[in-house]
Parts: sequence; C-alpha cells; structure tokens
Amino acid sequence: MAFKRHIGRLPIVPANAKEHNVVCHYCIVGCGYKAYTWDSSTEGGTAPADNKFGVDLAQQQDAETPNWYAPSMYNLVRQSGRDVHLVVKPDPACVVNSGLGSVRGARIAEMSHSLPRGTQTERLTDPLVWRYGQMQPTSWDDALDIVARVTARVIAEQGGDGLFVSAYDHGGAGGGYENTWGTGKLYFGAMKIKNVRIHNRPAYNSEVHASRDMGVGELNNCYEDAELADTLFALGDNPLETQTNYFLNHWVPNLRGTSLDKKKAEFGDEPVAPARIILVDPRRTVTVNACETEAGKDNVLHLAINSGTDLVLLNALLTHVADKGWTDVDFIGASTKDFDKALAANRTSLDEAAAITGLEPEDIAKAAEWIARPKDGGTRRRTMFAYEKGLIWGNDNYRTNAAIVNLALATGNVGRPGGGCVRMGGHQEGYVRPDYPGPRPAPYIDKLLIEGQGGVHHIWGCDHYKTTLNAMEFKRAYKKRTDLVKDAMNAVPYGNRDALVEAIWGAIQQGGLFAVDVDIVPTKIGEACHVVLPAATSGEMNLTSMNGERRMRLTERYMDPPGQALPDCLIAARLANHLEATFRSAGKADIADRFQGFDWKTEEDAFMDGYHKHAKGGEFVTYDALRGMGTNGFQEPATGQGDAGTILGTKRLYEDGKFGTDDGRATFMETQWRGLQAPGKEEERKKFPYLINNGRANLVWQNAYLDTHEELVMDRWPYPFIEMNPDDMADLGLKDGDLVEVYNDTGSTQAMAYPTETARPKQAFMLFGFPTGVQGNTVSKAVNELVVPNYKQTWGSIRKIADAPEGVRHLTFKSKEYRAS
Ligand SMILES: Nc1nc2c(c(=O)[nH]1)N[C@H]1C(S)=C(S)[C@@H](COP(=O)(O)OP(=O)(O)OC[C@H]3O[C@@H](n4cnc5c(=O)[nH]c(N)nc54)[C@H](O)[C@@H]3O)O[C@H]1N2
Ligand SMILES: Nc1nc2c(c(=O)[nH]1)N[C@H]1C(S)=C(S)[C@@H](COP(=O)(O)OP(=O)(O)OC[C@H]3O[C@@H](n4cnc5c(=O)[nH]c(N)nc54)[C@H](O)[C@@H]3O)O[C@H]1N2
Ligand code: SF4
Ligand SMILES: [Mo]
Repeated sequence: MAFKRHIGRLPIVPANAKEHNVVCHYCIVGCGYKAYTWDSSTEGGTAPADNKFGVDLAQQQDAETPNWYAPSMYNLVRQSGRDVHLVVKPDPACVVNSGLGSVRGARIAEMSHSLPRGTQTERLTDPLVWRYGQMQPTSWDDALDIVARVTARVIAEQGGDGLFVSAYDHGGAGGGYENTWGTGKLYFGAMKIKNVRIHNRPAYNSEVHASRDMGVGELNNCYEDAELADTLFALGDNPLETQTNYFLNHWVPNLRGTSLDKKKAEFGDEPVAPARIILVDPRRTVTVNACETEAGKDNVLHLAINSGTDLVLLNALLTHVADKGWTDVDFIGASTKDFDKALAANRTSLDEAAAITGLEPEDIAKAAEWIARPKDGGTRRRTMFAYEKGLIWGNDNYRTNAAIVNLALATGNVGRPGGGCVRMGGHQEGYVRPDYPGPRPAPYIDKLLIEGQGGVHHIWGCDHYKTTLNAMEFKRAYKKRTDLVKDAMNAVPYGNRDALVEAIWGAIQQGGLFAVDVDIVPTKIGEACHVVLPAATSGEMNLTSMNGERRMRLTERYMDPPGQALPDCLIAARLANHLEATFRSAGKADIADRFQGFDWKTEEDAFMDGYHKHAKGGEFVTYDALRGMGTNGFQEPATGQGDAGTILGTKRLYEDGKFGTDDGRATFMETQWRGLQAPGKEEERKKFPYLINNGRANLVWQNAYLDTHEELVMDRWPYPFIEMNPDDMADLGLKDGDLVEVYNDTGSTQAMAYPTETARPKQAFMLFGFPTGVQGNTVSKAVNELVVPNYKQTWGSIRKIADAPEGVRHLTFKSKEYRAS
C-alpha cells in the first residue's frame, strides 16, 4: 500500500448547505448522488440543527449510517467564482443504488478540478492552437476562427465528405442529451456529414442492429426485473465490475433470496424461489465468484465457452427448448412472426453445440431447463437475458445478437415482469440527433483515415489512440498526416490568417489532415491535433441522461468549469456561428443559412431545442420538471404529466405485446453458425498461441482519462494487467508483475503479468484502453458486415520483456476473488 489520501479531518456538512441532484457520470447504471456545497469559510456542527443529516453527530453512528461521507467524496471547488466545500455522496433515496457507491462513483468529488487541493489540475482551461511548434493558449474566437476557416476551405474543395467527425453518442460525462443534440444538429442537421464515427466503433452504426431490426429495442426492461426473475442469463458481461450497483442492489438480493417478498407481491400464487444464474463467459469472472458466494454453487452455472462461439450455444438452447415443448406458444402466436422458419434454419443439436463451444451437452441441457422448463404447477419460468461486450464486440455480432433475442422471444420473456432481453450497457445513454445522413453499412472511418481520405477531423470526447481497433496502424497514419499540417503551420511566419489557412490546405493536398480535439483533459490523440478545445463536464453544467432502464434525470450544475471551458453543446453552437460567418463572408449565403438556430446561451436552450422538441414524449420534459423528480426521475419514454408537475414514464417496453416493427410483431431471425466470421480471425486463431481476451476492471473508468491524473488507480495499476494462468507464466519464465510484450501480425503492446489461478491455459485477459499499454494495438482491422468491430476475439503471442519494474514492486498479486465469510 503506497496510496494515501492525506486528509486528517473533514468538515461537517451544515444544515443550510446547497443540495443538488447528481447522477454519477460514469457507467450506465446511473446511480443517484447528492452534491452538497457551502462556503469554504464555514462548516456545520454536531447538533442536529447544525448539520445536513439532522442528527446528533457527537454520538457514534452505526456502521451503515448515511450520516457520513468518505474522504473520496470531498473536495474544495469553485462555484460562481467562490471557493466552496463540495461533498458528493450516494443518495439512499435513489431506487437505482439505494445509497450504494462504487469505487468509481464514490470518487466523483475527488476527481473534480481543484487548484487548492491539487486534484485534476491537468484539466484543460483554455483553447489551444498549434503555434511556434507547440500548443499555445488563446481565445475561443481565435481558435474557432481557425477551425471554421479550415473546415470551410476543405468543404469548398472536397465537399462534405472532406470533413470527418468522431463523436460520442452516449450519456453521462462526454455526452448527454444536450451534447449529442448540439453535435448532431451541427453535423447531421446543418452539414449532412456522413463520414462520422462513434466513440467506440469505427462507423456510424448500431451495436445492436439485429435486436432493433427484429423490433426489440435493447433496453426494454427495468432494474426491478432482475429482482423478480426466476433465472438470470448473463452472456458476455461482468456486472460486478462493470455495472456494479445494478448487480449489488438488484441481482444480489434475488440471488440471496431477499427479494422473495417482492416476487410474492408481484406474482401471487406463482411458485417463487431465489434466482438461479447462468453466466456465459470464456473467463471465470469475479462476477461468477460473487454469484457462487451469494447464491451457492448449485444455483450458478458458469458456461466457460470457447471464445466467439456463443451463437452456437444460443441456437442449441433454442432448439432444445422447442423440442421439449417449453416455448411460449401463445406469445409466439400473438406477438411474433417467422418462428418456425427461424427454428428450422437454426436447428443445432446439443452434441453439435458441445463440439464447437467446448461445453458439455449436459450443461447446455441444464441451462435450457433453468431458462425455460415450466415451474411446479406449470407456470412459465421468468428469465432475464442480459448481454454486453462479450457479445457486442464478439464474433458475428449481428447474428449472435439476433440469436439471444430469438431465445428470449421464444420463451416469452420480453415485455414481462422478471424478463427482458437487454444490453447491460456501457455509458449512460443520452441520444437525440437528426437522422444520420449516411448509408447502411456506414463508411469504415478509420480505414478511410488510414488511406489518406478527408482533410479535416473533428473529435468530440474520445481517444482512438487508446481505444480503437488496429490502433497501431491508425496512430502511424494519423501522426504522419497531422505532422504534415504541423510542419506547414510552422512555416507561416506570423499573424497572417489567410496565409495560415493556405498553408494548411496545401499540406492537406499532400495527404495531410487538420485535427481538432474537444476534450476535458489532454489526450493521446490530442497530441496529434492542431486545435484543442476545453469542455465543461457533468456537474460543471446541467446535464441530462438516461440509464439502463431508461431512467432519465438531470444532474444539476454544482461547480464552475475550469478556466474558459464550455459545455460541448455550446462549443458546437459557437462553431456553427463561426462557420456561418465564414461562409457568409465568402459570399456563400445559401450555405451560411444552414447554420441558423444555434443562438443558444445555455445548455438548457440546447435541451429545449433538442430533447424537448424531438424525443418521444419530450414535450413533457423540462429542466424544472426533472428537478422536481430528483434522483429517481422517470423512465423514458414520457407519456404525460402527472400531479404537481411530475412526468409519467414507462416501466417496461412492449408490455402490450406490440413491438417496433411495421406490423407490431417481433420477427424471429435465421442465425446459422458460420465460424469466426471476420476476415482473417480464423487464421489468427490458428497461428497464435494465446487468446488475448480483453475488457474492464472495477477500479478503472474507461481509458483512465481521469484516473491517469490521480494516484489511487495508477498506484494499483501502473501498467495494464494481463491475467494469465500460472503454468503459462512458468512456461514463459514469468514472475508476478513482470513486463510482457503482447504481439501478433497486427501490432504489439505491453502489459504486466498477473497470475490468475482460474485463468484457463492459453487464455489471457488484458485490461483494455490503458494509457501505458494499449490492447487495441493488437486488435485486427476486421469488422462484421455492418462495420461492428471484433475487439474480443484477438489471438497473439506473449514474451517476457523485463522483470517487474520498480513501479510495481508494491503491488499485491493475490486472487481477485472473494470468499464466503
Ligand atoms: N480492445 C478493446 N477496445 C475497446 C473496447 C474493448 O472492450 N476492447 N471497448 C470499446 C468501448 S465499449 C468503448 S465505450 C470505447 C471507449 O473509447 P473512448 O470513448 O475513446 O474512451 P473513453 O475513455 O470513454 O473516452 C472518453 C474521452 O472523453 C473525454 N471526456 C470526458 N468527459 C467529457 C466531456 O464532458 N466533454 C468532452 N468533450 N469530453 C469528455 C475524456 O477525457 C476522454 O478523453 O472503447 C472501445 N474499445
Ligand atoms: N469498472 C468499469 N465499469 C465499466 C466501464 C469501465 O471502464 N470500468 N466501462 C463501461 C462501458 S463503456 C462498457 S461498454 C461496459 C462493458 O461491460 P462488459 O461487457 O461487462 O465488460 P467487458 O470487460 O468489456 O466484457 C465483458 C466480458 O466479456 C467476456 N468475453 C470475451 N469474449 C467473449 C466471448 O466470446 N463470449 C462471451 N460470452 N463472453 C466473452 C470477457 O471475458 C468479459 O468478462 O462497462 C461499463 N462499465
Ligand atoms: S455503479 Fe456506475 S453509475 Fe453507479 S456509482 Fe459506480 S460507476 Fe457510478
Ligand atoms: Mo462502451
């Protein structure tokens, strides 16, 4: 243990502290928090009337008391130009988390920008422009003028296809309805740009095209369904680490049997019992371990499937359920179509499936029983199907996604309490945009950039250097192209804007690329950029998003953004203003006119222009109404106004049996197995000895964009871990914490060996997207037919580089599993 917080005593929250509704801006779960702020020169007292909790703090509080906060929940920040104390603490009254924090969310406060306390001092404060061979601070008008002029020049010469855009499409920090609307209105509404990609994949497409094509929106249930289900079916997800409080507050009670009263209240005489759970993951995750501890091993079935073969398992489950007569015949008849066709096409025996998936036929049969064998008295079993990146970034995304929806529909589990067929989710959601003007399949943006296409690239809140596929080649090409422009800019003597734009255009004609990065901190891709624009983030602006059960809330602004930083939606609006002026002064009034409607002064203006006018039910939703709904909000879509200005929502989708297709019937799909589908993957699997499975860890948020500037996470993970079977480590002469190179024909990267007893031989698992070792360097460029990437199926070799360096000597290499107490 090297990490210390150096906090001796924390101030008491006074009774009159300002209270703000906050939703954690990290993961999809969207836990409710309260932010308390008060003047830095005062604090509350121990008497009940003197503190926010209204209790006698001179008395010892019990272990689970909410009248307390941890050092990580505290900071000293600016609010309307004054220093204030800030406490951001989980809200016990929020139904999502019931007062739970996680190792990420419980650190919102200490991950805020504070000069007095020296936290997140790396935050961008001013627009930066490449000048005199380095990035230099400047004004918004100066920076946006360059961006607008270069962008307009490129469009004049190359048309709209010369502008490339990378932009988040999610909620939470670096997203939200205000900001997806701001960027969407600019690029899709005003400019009709089609060369756009999303933060996490190299094209403008869906992660779950199949589910949507079948008429089943991917977030169709509510978190309570996890408490009501007889069986939980989790495929390619790891919710203890990645949807932490959803798992702890809604899955664990069902596994423990503490939600039985809820089940009885909901289901009357229907037999109920604590849930059983099936987890499909090639790796024994800590979620498997937690489920065994909570539910007992007999109620947990871990199917340690061969990587990339989920489709076969799902087809075999469908076949077995149908052959046993366990399908929901009434539901299939009333609400779906093409079942017989799909069943015939997808027919897969237990033995066939066992041969490909590496599972035992009996275990597949057991899973089918747990999913669908009727309960005593003949009532249907209620099963909730939940999947995430092990499926979404897995082999044959489209068909595998369809296959899990097939199984959920066949067993009548969509639109019913205790059911659902859902993404677990990544970030929160917060999508409202004009329609994407491009085709399906959408253009493969990374590939086009690598090939030298486009003249200007706008990047909003993502860092492909750490998180894209084929990342090494991307960085090589990107650096070369952006360096050409830097060199050209260096050659313009001074102050002459026209000459600068000319020089940049000249470099673009030589294959150069002009790049603009909108972010909150310096990023790796930002190092290649020519203009960097500082964004405000959640808590520094008002921000709306929804979570994995479509629960929408408003996070209220509780502190000032650093320096000149602005909300993304207002940056987009100002950029639109500058583009309008540039086109107008060039005599192109018709183009200039397209940039009208960006006269927003606040993020609320953007919200009213976007969500309020364009989202389904948006007419019922305003900031005032959301403020009144607190951290519980309402579940989208809004359906009307209730008493006292409340918003009425939708607990589950499809409860009426009508789905999102033209005729309202959910459509079964044919999903035959066709092996590892992405070009070159099968060859890679045969050629290289190790599966380089990859994904997330509890402590780290995404590409560590904030964590990297903070000691806690970097102390635990100075280098990305690669979990390895101890025998494999012995074969390669590796000891705990030794540095290894991971490599294949696509690229190479570096990681730190972490011995893991439960890791299967020749199956490693590496932390993704980490600044000190980018797993994506080894992920091939191969995508599916709709340009969805296949990050998870990566094979490579591993070799020792060095003994554990000084920076890892203090680490523990104990098992990450926990034992029953
Ligand atoms: N190998 C491999 N690669 C993967 C994956 C995988 O499993 N394996 N997963 C993929 C997935 S699911 C994801 S989501 C992506 C993530 O890929 P990215 O989106 O590139 O990664 P993030 O860490 O989410 O990046 C967020 C960026 O937004 C910035 N930011 C935060 N808040 C704000 C804000 O309010 N405004 C602005 N303008 N910027 C802000 C942060 O500083 C950071 O630079 O990675 C993908 N890549
Ligand atoms: N702590 C933390 N939480 C997060 C994030 C974070 O960075 N940190 N990021 C958020 C984001 S943006 C996202 S998208 C989600 C992702 O949430 P998850 O999808 O739960 O996370 P991952 O670790 O990417 O992948 C999940 C599992 O897929 C498994 N897997 C790999 N290959 C296969 C396969 O072929 N078949 C099956 N069945 N499984 C496979 C991996 O072993 C891994 O355990 O997490 C969100 N929550
Ligand atoms: S579970 Fe997700 S939303 Fe909840 S506190 Fe943790 S990171 Fe935030
Ligand atoms: Mo994600």
